[in-house]
Amino acid sequence: MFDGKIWSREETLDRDEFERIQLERLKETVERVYQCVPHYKKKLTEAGIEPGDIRSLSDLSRIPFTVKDDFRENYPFGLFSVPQKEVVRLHASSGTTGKPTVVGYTKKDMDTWSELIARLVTMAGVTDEDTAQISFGYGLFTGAFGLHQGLERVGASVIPMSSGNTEKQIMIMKDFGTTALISTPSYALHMAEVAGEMGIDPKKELKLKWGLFGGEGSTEGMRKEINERWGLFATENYGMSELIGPGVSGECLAMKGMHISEDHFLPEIIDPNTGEVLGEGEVGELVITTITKEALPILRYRTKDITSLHYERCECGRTTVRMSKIQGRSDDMLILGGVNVFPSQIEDVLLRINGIGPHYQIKVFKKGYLDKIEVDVELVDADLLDSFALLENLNGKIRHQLRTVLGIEAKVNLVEPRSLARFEGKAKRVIDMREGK
Ligand code: DLL
Repeated sequence: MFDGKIWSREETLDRDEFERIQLERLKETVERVYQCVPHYKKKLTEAGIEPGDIRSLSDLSRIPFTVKDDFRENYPFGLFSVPQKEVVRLHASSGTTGKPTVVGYTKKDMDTWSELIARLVTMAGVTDEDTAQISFGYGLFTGAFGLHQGLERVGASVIPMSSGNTEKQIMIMKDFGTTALISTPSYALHMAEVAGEMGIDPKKELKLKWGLFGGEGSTEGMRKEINERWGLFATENYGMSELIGPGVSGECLAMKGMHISEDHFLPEIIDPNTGEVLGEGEVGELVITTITKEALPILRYRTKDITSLHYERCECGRTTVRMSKIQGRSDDMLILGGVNVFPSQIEDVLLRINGIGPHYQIKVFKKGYLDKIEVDVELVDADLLDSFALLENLNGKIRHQLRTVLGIEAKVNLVEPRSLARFEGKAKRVIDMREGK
């Protein structure tokens, strides 16, 4: 399967060359944020670090971590290191409370981003011969625009389809001769089911060759199913808005982990409980320092994603470190059809609605291939249970709020006052009923 195509020379550097570039860029990044971002100046000063103290890559571990809450405290643009007039693009993802996490890009960042995506789509098999259908939602989510510009850079014909409207997706795939499908893995499986319902046999009637999936976790079982149903070769890629969006890492056709573009991102694995840096192959939380970003450089960002790093040379010829499949998260963030949601955000929506109490429970389960949630919410007034119309009205209101504020669809069950479990320690608000959880 592997045809040896590599987009850029930087993917094949020797380890000492990587380290030389990384140190140089790390020093520049620390200097930049120290001078331009008050948040970092304060954090570094408190830790007793000045930019000149960074003399080797091992000094990285002295730098304090950055966490998602730092974005909230500096909302919306407080972590940017350039004036607004240099920012040419803004994106956002879910924050830990009602406000989103906002990220920005300069012209150079946009160029870097396209370059990183060009690498990842090339390693996933895509060339200028391909027609790529992007079935991520276009909007504040980084997935669609991120893949879009990199696919254009390699010369693929890009179809900016966006997500949803599944029957039309299949029609376009057929009529335009789509050869590469770009989406979340769960949506790819859902689309395959719909194709089946439409009486279409993808293997016979479509021309799909490649599938590039990311934005949420998936299992090897899902990959097998996607490959079989669509008759394509699926690879996975990983990224995060705060770091750039998609483009942090991706699988090559050897599928032995996701290659991290190390000339742009410095990865570490830490013990999520102690913060201690772990060694090669050890499983822990991924921490990333961006070393080329202009608008939003970020030092030691705790991704909360659990994985491990592997440095041996890959059979594809790339020398970049590979990260294993994400095994889970060290926080409680849920990803529902690519939309990131914290239980605290659901709580925030519920608490603003009259007639329901502060007790709720979120059940996460699989419906077909999609992750779904069901929310049990306690009524304040038991009398409401006697009026079907009032109950329906309240139920509709809650679903409407969850849809409009958070962009999620949820089944809502209104239950009697004092019927949900109470907790003495940490409340267990989320019950994960998906396999393997
Ligand atoms: O999901 C960026 C992206 C878009 C990556 C498209 C790949 C493809 P956010 O919306 O900020 O950014 O969500 C980031 O999604 O911390 C992970 O928990 C999860 N995630 C992303 N890719 C994967 C993956 C984009 N391949 C959060 N496997 C991350 C598991 C993933 N989880």
